[in-house]
Amino acid sequence: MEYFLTDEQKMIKDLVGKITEEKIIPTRAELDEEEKFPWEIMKVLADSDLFGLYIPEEYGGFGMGCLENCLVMEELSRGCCGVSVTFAATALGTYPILLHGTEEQKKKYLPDIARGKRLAAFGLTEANAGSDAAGIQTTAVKDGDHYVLNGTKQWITNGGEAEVYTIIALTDKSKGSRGASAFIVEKDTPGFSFGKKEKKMGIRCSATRELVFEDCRIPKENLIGKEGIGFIVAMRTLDITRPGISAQAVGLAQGALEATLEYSRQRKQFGQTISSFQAIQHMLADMVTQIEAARALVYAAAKTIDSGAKNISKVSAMSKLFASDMAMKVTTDAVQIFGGYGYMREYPVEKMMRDAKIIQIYEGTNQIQRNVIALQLIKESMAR
Ligand code: COS
Repeated sequence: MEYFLTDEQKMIKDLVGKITEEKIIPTRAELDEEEKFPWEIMKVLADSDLFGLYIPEEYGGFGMGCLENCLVMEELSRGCCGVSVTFAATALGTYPILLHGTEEQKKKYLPDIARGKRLAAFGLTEANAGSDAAGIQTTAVKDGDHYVLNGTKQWITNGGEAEVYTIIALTDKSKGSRGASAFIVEKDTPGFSFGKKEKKMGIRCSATRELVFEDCRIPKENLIGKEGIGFIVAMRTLDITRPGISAQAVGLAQGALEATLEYSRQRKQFGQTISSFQAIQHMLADMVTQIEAARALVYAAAKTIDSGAKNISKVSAMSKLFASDMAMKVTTDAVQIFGGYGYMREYPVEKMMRDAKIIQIYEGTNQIQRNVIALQLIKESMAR
């Protein structure tokens, strides 16, 4: 299908596609097996100026937007979602600063992030606050020129590897979601430590750790925006970054389709290649159709966000819901077409199916996406 990408967007897609073919596909099985953080690949992405795409030019970036970010995510994910989520988590940690940071904060942090010199991470989730994001318990208490943070964040992508963390913590426990604030915390701040690297089903080369704050003092200048807007900062950030995760699902499914097509043209049973059987052809037809439908929705969501539209929660959530369910189905069917070989680590679809599962869960479960979609849908109908 023709999406009328600009020459620049096509160039980005080609550049990342080449990195995927040359650097990611040959190493992904080893990275997965050894749960090895993909620093070498991050360095390649940094040298190719990809971390700065969505950062404004005045802070050392290229001033592009959500669609370009999606193109990068799609191509990286064709190779490995552990790699692409490492890239995505930096965007997730950066958007709170981009959206609500002060001029000083932007000047201090964005140029290094744009150059890929420092990775970022986003700390919202806690042991008892997953879908119920407003249920966080980490506190930030004002003490003179500082805030003192106490609490533990859980399952934070890039935890321990990133150097810049945006953290949501309560400045007023009595106010619920309106008592939350967003902060920037740098790695190596005294009182800030990390839990062990989590063992995961998929995206195993990415780093997932607890962030532990024990009387961690940070300068009051590290407050993002003002006190009380932390929950809204988090929600606005997720609205903008979710299409990147949707694009991850599209890229993953595309990678699974490509591997399956190649396999089905080679694998012979009953004296014929299995691609000549209608049962397999129909599965391939469904796979490609679903991928293309998801891609169209993801690009449309990204373009809507880039247009500056105000109410983006629904389209963003729809893209994440549809694309991640699609990727789970497509990767499961890919394993089915590979048969017994698909269940073996020797072939890439086994990892792809494991990687797909988390996309239905992180950046908001698909049940939460449905809540967000339904709520906005009803609001819109009431406004008519
Ligand atoms: N943009 C701006 N403001 C938003 C918003 C959005 N997308 N979503 C909610 N808000 C505002 C609301 O307008 C409300 O403001 P007021 O206090 O002024 O009325 C406030 O935030 C609280 O909203 P709400 O009452 O809807 O909050 P809930 O506690 O019901 O939670 C959900 C809403 C479930 C949508 C939220 O908790 C959520 O997104 N959970 C999933 C979190 C997630 O994605 N986690 C993944 C880990 S981070 S990678």
